[in-house]
Amino acid sequence: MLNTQPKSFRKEGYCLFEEVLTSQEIETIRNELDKAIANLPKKQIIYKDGVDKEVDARPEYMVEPHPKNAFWLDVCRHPRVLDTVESLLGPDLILIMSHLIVKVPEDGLPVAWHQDNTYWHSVDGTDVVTVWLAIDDTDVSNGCMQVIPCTHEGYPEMEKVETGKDDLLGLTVEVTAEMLAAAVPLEMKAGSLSVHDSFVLHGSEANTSGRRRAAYTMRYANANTVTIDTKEHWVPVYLVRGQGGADEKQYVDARPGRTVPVTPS
Ligand SMILES: O=C(O)CCC(=O)C(=O)O
Repeated sequence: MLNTQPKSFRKEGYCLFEEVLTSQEIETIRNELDKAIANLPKKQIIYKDGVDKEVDARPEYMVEPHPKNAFWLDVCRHPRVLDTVESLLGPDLILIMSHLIVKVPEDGLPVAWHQDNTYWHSVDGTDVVTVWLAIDDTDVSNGCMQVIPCTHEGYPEMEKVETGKDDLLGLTVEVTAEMLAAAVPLEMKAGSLSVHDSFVLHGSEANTSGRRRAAYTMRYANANTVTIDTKEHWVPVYLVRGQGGADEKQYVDARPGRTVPVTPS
């Protein structure tokens, strides 16, 4: 059964929050997203098949917009988005990454089963989550996210194998038929969001429908229990709420009321 109870997040490994942003806020986000898609460069560098490589640009690969554009940083700092994260991780929060993943109609890449945390070697700790904000309505036919509940239990680091297919990561965790049968599709209206644990298995099918499927994924951690190797980490780490703990000086202060410099590329 779909988990919408924050108190069950630790056990289930995910939670869905409905109607967090208004339709007007989503309209503004869609307009900014359309501009970003129109301005995509021809090539992008992405992490795929276990290495950084240059590929033909696709709107699934719009990684880390928030250090370059204050609009996306403000979405990551949105009070109602942060309230959902605080309800799961507590009041001291850092923003560590973000990624716009847009699957165009009829040709949207699948995302194979994976655990986020095993890709992030600069991140040490388990109180790490991804907020997956629906910018378009999403369901099974346009490739909504799916999660296999409870697979984060004990925080195992599962082995990855090559998919040999055209998908977002090029690598997958092999799942059993039993695990597949337990997968929960996170169908939701634009403005709703899900939050998943960085060790829980998740992925999504290709978009073969005639409708776009756009999402903004924003990754947060508990500032007291998670350590980021900021020399190795590829983007600045932002303190977005509460206190920054022992490493506070290494973070950009992006708490409410602070003006934060961005570096357009
Ligand atoms: O957008 C998707 O389909 C996958 C997203 C994902 O894997 C993530 O947010 O970690």
